[in-house]
Amino acid sequence: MDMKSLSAKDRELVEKLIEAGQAHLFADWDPEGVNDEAKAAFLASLSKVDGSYPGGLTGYISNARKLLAEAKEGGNPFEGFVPHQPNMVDLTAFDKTYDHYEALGQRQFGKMGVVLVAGGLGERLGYNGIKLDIPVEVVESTPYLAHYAACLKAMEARMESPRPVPFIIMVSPDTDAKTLQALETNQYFGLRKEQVHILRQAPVPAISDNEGTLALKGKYELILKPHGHGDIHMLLHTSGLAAKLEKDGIEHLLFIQDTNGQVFNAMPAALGVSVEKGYDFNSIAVNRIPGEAVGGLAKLVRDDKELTLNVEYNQLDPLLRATVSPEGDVPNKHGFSMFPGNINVLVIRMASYVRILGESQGIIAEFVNPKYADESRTTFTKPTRLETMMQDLPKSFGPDEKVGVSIFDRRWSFSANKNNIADAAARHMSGGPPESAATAESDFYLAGRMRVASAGSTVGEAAEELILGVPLTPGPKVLLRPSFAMTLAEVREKISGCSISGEATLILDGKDIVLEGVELSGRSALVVKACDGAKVTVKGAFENEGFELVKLTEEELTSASVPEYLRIRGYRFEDRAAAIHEFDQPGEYTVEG
Ligand code: UGB
Repeated sequence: MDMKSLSAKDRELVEKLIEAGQAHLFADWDPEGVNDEAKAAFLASLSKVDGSYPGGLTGYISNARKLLAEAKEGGNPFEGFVPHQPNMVDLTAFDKTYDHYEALGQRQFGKMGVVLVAGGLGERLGYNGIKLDIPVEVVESTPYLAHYAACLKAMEARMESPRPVPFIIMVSPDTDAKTLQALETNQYFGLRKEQVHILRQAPVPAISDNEGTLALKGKYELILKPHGHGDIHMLLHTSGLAAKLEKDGIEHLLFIQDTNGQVFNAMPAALGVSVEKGYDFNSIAVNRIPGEAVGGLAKLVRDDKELTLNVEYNQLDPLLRATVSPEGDVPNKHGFSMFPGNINVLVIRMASYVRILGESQGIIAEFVNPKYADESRTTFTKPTRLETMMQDLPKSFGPDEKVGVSIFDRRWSFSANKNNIADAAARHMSGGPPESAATAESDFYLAGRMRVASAGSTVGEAAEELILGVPLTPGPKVLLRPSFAMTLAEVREKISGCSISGEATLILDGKDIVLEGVELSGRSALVVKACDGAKVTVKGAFENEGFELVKLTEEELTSASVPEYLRIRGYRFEDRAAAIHEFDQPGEYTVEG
């Protein structure tokens, strides 16, 4: 194969690229008959990359040149802007306001879709698999994906006219096959296959200089790199899915990350806020710890221009130093950063979203972050690429779009599993949130305890333990499955007069379970599961040996025969005769302790 023998389509692409200053891609080709297969594969990969970016490869190159020229100038994107507090609804307390927004949100369930970005590899966690497969808790070992699916089914069960909640999952070449495998082998976790939409993000070419020269790994291979979670906007546009969902009556999309088991705790109230305030973009936020790897949400004001944006964690300190806080990103009197933290849980209004996607072709706020090797900013230490982040959508908003923030109690709404044990322990030592498998699990139980306590029952709390330097509050382990309750009002209707000791376990799975004066003492565990149509009333005191926390031995921590999801925690739970009651036939039942 040589340039003369190319197909018309390949020739067109090659000519287009040569015209765009990429002659080096073909300059070094072997003579015809040598490495023809590699040449064909190279052309196929160029064509694939060309097809997956709006505007094709030449569009990518010209966007890169523009952004690299701006980066070379070293301009500050926030020049002249002063950060102010964003428009915010405070939902950190479980009060009447919280109930009001939850009720409003629940009525909107039938008009919401859920978008999960799951293309990241989780390098900081270092898990050998996809993060969606990791159990969020290891008493029953529920993978994140199963938990999210259960939340979607529970939403459907609470609609006046039930309809499946559209579930859009973005995967990358790193996560595609394993995500599909998880769905297929688990029968889509009870979801309908048609309600699940997989969108595939493709990597983008790396660039070796300010002229947008595409970088090569070898003679016939581009260097490709991830484009970032902002790809979700492009894919929702190019697939036509956003427009289709809008036509189908979907009014809001909830965007979530791969390992935040708390996200659906905050969802109903946040959705209610979006509805009542008419927010086009509503960021769920938490109080931010200075210096942590979550962006800060601020209203940036310059003259008569005003933008509410996430200022990413690497840009926040310089912005604060240049404006409102010469000391930088330091704690306020409550120990928090000056601006609320972005946890990348977003509620976006469909009507404005679809319009903006159309206007931008789904390319939202791309940026480039080259590491320069020389003072004149002409060479890079390694090839760079364009990137995009999903929280940057408001950068495309005009004055008519409304952006707001709903701030929640941190551990109620956000506890990600992003760090390996050693890093998590170091973060704990330095006073930051560890965000590991163990702390995510600990907070998953805490959310259950918060719900039961908010219904007026007595809930103990075990002393915090350090396992391999990472803090864990081992009980009580309270899992109120989404099937049981999606809102605080529902918990109040179903649980009354209970008392749960610090070491106990309570797991409730099913819509029609009611607890009246249940007492769980010592390490006792009560598990009740009821199918649709099974109405179960539970009363009395339960006493048993429950679930015991067992730390992994040194040997187990490195043994391939121990599941990796336990090794990233350092412990497991063993069933010592918990009281387990399962009802798989409709009917009326009473369980007495
Ligand atoms: N992801 C993709 O789907 N595709 C990609 O190409 C990359 C990621 P990280 P990050 O909540 O703690 C974000 O790597 O980007 C998915 C916010 O920017 O875990 O460092 C990936 O699978 C930050 O403001 O996080 O930081 C995962 O589900 C703050 O909110 C998600 O994107 C921070 O998250 C996030 O990827 C946080």
